[in-house]
Amino acid sequence: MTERCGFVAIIGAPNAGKSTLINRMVGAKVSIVNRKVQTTRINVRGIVMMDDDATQIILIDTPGIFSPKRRLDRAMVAAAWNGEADADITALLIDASKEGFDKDTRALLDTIEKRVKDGAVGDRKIILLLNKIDQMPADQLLKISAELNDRIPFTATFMISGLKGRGVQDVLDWISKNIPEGPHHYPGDQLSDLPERLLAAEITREKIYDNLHQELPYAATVETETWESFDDGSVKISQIIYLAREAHKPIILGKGGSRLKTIGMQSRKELESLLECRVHLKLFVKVKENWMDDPDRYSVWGLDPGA
Ligand SMILES: Nc1nc2c(ncn2[C@@H]2O[C@H](COP(=O)(O)OP(=O)(O)OP(=O)(O)O)[C@@H](O)[C@H]2O)c(=O)[nH]1
Ligand SMILES: [Mg+2]
Repeated sequence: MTERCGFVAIIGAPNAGKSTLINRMVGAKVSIVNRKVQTTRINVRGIVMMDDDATQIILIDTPGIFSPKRRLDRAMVAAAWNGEADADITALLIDASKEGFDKDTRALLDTIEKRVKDGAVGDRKIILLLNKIDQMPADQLLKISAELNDRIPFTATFMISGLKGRGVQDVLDWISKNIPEGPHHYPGDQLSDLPERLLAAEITREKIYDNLHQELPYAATVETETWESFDDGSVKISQIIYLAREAHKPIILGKGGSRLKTIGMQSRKELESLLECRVHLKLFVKVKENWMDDPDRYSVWGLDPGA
């Protein structure tokens, strides 16, 4: 059978459900998910094999696109557009359940419309994925679909629920027929391009999102410092949590260090099931007020601090 291989960028406003959809399509957790906005900070590739392994679809999960203010936000949004430019197909994911869409979605639709007019999309096909249909009445969907297709020449439109899995197989089937012929980029059993050290840091960052509120998660970053494997099959991972404010330290530590302990325990459990081995996880908290301006914090993730 002819080999096919192509890149599909999933772009959308923060919280549209991009990472949830990619995890669903890959059938494994490759990208972290949270109900707060701006969870994903880098482009993560998830790999799906189709057609008896003849077709390799490389999905690019991108950070949500919004109007950036901080340096980190600018770097994230720039990474999202770079991911889009690298793709053969652009999939625009919209949270259709919010009446009239949210502000970021409206701005993104304007931007895409303009990019199509300016020729910035090149010959990439753009498909529309209306997401979260489990949360809305069906009659609204057709109206939204017609409206958006009037504005932007989508090659195809799908109505899906990434969370429940509805309609997702149809999207994959369509993609597999519409990506170019060519040799595969990754071994057939690989699920993601994220090195284990980065994935491990992402898992801990997700637990910070789960356990803490307001601005703290946005002002924190996690890096894996060391990774040691032992003869008994276990690994010892140490990670640093960088905080932007001294005042955040007691919050993340919690009473007698209890909150940090919970974060560490949840992260360790998930890492153990992912890596299928015993994990010793050590978390260190460091306050580094200007980490968001420190190029070293960006290079680990392949983000451009000057974007
Ligand atoms: N009801 C419903 N909720 C969904 C669906 N897909 C995602 N969600 C929820 O939407 C929230 C955001 O999901 P994510 O996958 O993190 O969204 P994202 O687009 O990757 O967000 P960023 O990385 O912040 O840009 C989570 O609480 C998900 O559980 C869906 O199809 N239906
Ligand atoms: Mg995400």
